[in-house]
Amino acid sequence: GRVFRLEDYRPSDYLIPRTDLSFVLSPDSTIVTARLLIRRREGVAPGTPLNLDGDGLTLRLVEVDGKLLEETEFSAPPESFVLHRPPAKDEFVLTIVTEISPSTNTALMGLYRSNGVYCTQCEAEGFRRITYFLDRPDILSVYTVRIEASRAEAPLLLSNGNPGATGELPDGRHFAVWHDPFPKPSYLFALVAGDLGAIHDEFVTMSGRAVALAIYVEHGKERLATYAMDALKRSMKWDEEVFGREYDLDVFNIVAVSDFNMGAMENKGLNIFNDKYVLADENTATDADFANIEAIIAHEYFHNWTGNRITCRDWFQLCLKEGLTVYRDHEFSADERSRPVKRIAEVRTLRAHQFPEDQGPLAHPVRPRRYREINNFYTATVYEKGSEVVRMIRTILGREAFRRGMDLYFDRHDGEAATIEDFLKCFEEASGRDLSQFTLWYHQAGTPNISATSAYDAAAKEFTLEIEQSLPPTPSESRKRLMHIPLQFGLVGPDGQDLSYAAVEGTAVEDGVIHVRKRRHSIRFSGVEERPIVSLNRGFSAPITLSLEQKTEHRVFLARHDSDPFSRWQSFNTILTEATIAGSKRILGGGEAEFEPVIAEVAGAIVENENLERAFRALALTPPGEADIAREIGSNIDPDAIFAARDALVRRIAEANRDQFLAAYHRLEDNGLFSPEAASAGRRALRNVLLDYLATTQDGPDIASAHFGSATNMTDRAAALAVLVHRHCERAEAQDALHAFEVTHGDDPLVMDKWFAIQAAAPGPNTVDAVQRLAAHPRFSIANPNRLRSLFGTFFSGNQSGFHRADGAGYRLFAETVLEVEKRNPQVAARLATGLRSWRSLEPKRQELAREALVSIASTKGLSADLSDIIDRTLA
Ligand code: BAL
Ligand code: ZN
Repeated sequence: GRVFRLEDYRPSDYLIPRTDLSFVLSPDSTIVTARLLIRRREGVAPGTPLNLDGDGLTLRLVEVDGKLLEETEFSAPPESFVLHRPPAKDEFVLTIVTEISPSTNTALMGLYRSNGVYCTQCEAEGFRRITYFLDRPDILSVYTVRIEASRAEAPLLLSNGNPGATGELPDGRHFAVWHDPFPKPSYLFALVAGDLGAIHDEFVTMSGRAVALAIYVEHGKERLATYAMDALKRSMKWDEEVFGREYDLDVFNIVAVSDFNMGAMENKGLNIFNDKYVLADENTATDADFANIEAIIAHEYFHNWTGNRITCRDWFQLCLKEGLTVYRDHEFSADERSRPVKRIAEVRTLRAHQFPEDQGPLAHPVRPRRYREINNFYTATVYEKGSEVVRMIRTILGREAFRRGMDLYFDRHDGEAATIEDFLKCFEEASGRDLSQFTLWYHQAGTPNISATSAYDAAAKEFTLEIEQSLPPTPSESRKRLMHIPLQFGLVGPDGQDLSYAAVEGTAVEDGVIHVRKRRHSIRFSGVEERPIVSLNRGFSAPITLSLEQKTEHRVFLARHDSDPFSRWQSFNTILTEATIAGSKRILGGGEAEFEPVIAEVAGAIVENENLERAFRALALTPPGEADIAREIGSNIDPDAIFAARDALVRRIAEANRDQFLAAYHRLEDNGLFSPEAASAGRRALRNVLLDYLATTQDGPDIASAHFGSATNMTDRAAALAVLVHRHCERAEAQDALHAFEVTHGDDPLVMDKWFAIQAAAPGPNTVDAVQRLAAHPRFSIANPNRLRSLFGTFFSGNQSGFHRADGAGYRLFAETVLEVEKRNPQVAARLATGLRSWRSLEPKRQELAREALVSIASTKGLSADLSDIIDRTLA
């Protein structure tokens, strides 16, 4: 396949300042008329051929300035349209009529049908499946869109921008016109037509303009959009208060559809959402769902400025809008909920999704330099690490200079398609700092490691910290340059307070941050009155791995006393991780896992510590996942040993604290009144973590099954079902609960996704067969991305012991499924295929079986660019 390279970027010869589109909608044959004002770029020779992108279009007619073209004047091979001799004048109007078939568009890119609703997805390169165009983000155009459809089939006709004329037509048809005054790239184009219900609201902006808000959903589900609407209004307010950004159109519309490749899409004035991230009430959505809805509604809304008003020059700059907008939605959630709890959740996500990517064959820089298929770069690296990089800029600059940099960015680049260099320059100018070394965070792949040792000289009252950075090689980048790594830190004294020091020598230490820039730093703090315990990378100020030799007793001390809540959480999490790794080694050596009693003691103390938020306590007590342990071990992974060690640790902690955990569990009981707010969710989270521990003790199945039976919300019901299915699947209680859940929620696809996912996540050797059986369940559908992700995505990427069954049955199911899905939807197939990206860290037998499965996919004829790109890189 073709490789696209950053260094090959060059501006197009032509611009399209105006785009008038007309759609005559019909499921199998939609006629699209594009009337494009084409302007030759200054300096380009008159008559230079015009080359437009296309994909799968049937061309019906071409005119230039109203004159029909002969077939010799253009060519239209499958992937482009070439006008051989455009008029020599500066501007002309090109009219192209194409025909497309929304009903057979199973790739869900371009214009397609979801549940009888016409909808679009154009990012990254879907617009070329609607009409021929310069389908690249640096071509900004003002769009006017006329939509015509049968009124019975589609009473609702929506596109970007503000509403214009509407009217009736013969034969029960009608039309609507939309005009978007803000020049935008084609990937932000959207159209929706169908029969939907709605909720309406209004937001008055900071300058006093009223914006009409609407969320469109399937009829009968209107009530389920109220939380999303509330989140939208809070997002609009927050962006005004925190970033000074005001909304700019008269309307803001959101549509929820059930078949969607991504989570949601920020089309200008018309966000289209996966219904999973809109629809919620306490009986159908968990607390995690509510938090995701809030975050994604905010994310898409925030794109209006970071993505839409200022877009990307080319797709290599994807992190310019995504990393920054993730950073903004993280800050929003931190302000709306609990900042420390949010930070811990972010880091858990980063480690679970981005670290394995960065440490495996699919590693790429936050700003990649090459790609074969851009769809495969909507990654945790571009999004989550991209956000961490912005966060580090704020850490280095401080809050005020960071805000000045953002303001400069908005002022200078509004209405433009910008680059990462443009973005960074704003922060350099606003702060007077040199960010050239820091820029490497965008250019070098891989997770940097910091190793540190310390020593205290009591006589001299000196504390010395030796720090060394290293960056492991990644695909096609064997030599790395030294990074600028901002490490927040504290020297924790015996009373838990940070110790002061008189002076520091050896490097730039500024406002509690060590700026690591060299390979090695020896930092000497003088005037340190007592022996401190160092707390490093507080708040996870840098997205790195940390190798810090520290005694368990020191980690225990930090887990109890560090003033930084993230580091407290981290210290206990490290204790649990190290204990599980040691346990798994003993199991592999034929022994049994053993654990120091202090671990269970600290766990007991955390449960009782009323000074800590409940959500924090829940996160602290959540043992590291099997994949987290595998990543820490790094190579020669035996998922069964990790599972056994982790299970033993949970049992050990539960056994030692049984009475206390049970009492706390009962104290946290629900009063039956539901609120999705953080404090209520925290109570449920803590109670459900305790349930998982208690489920391993005597009466465990009874407690879990009572929890399931008495649950008054989906958070508790799903948690109990997971505990029963994961810990007691052989018991009648588990099967009864699965049945009851299906009876109650069988007609609700989003809730049934949980039912599929819980079963797909069940540990152990039987799950391969269960997943195969579930794929034949009448509620399952291979056409729906959410169903695919809940069953197969969960199994391939979220079930270590089940998927990596020693005989390779999981891998064979993987190959079969990926190839089957690819026939309909290459993008979703490619995403599922990342489930084997860490295959080289497995023990040799599994490695060989995994390789066979990957090779069987690679050797299949006619693979899509999406899938072959992932498989080839995974095998390289
Ligand atoms: N732009 C794709 C969906 C999102 O990141 O918001
Ligand atoms: Zn985004």
